[in-house]
This record gives sequence, structure tokens and C-alpha cells, in this order.
Amino acid sequence: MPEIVTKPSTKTKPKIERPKLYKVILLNDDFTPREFVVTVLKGEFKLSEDQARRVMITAHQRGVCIVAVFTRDVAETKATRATDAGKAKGYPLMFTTEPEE
Ligand code: TYC
Repeated sequence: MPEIVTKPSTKTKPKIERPKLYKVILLNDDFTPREFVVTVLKGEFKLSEDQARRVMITAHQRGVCIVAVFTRDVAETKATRATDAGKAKGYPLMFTTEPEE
């Protein structure tokens, strides 16, 4: 009877790393009109009217509000585009990014 020799498996399980996520944060200021903030949130972050108003009001009252989380590239691109939309109108509207814990 031939003996069947099985090798111990040396296959390594591929480890799938989750990409780190980054928060986009909206900062309050005293000059940007509320309606403009809502327009930018809807346009750049695809928030609904209701979501955009809540985010704007939270930033207005508390100083900051997390808008959404994305991979690093997407978060930085959106934050830059949204900040530039304010700049183009002469407003100091500001979005920053921060890695999630
Ligand atoms: N504080 C601004 C005002 O009273 C409105 C505003 C809200 C601006 C949120 C920025 O992130 C912001 N006109």
C-alpha cells in the first residue's frame, strides 16, 4: 500500500488591510453665508438638503462638524475643492481632514 504523504500547508493567507479612513471636518467662521455652506455641502459631498443644513448648523453652533469619512485621497480632494469654492467667492470657508482613530 503506497503511503500518502501530505506536506504541511505553507500557503500564507493574504492579509487584506483596510485602508485608513479620513474625516472631512467643516470649521465655522463668521463670514460665509449659511446658504452658501449648505450649497457646497450638497454639491461636493452629495448631502441631502436636510443633512447639509444639520451639518452647517452643527458647525455654526459648536465650531466644527464632521461631514463624512473617505479614503485619504478622496477626503483631501473634497476638502480642497470645497475650501476653494469658498475662496473663489471671497469667503474664509474651511474644510480640513484628519485620520480616524
Ligand atoms: N457662521 C456663519 C454665519 O453665521 C455660517 C457658517 C456655518 C459658516 C458653518 C461656516 O462651517 C460654517 N454666517
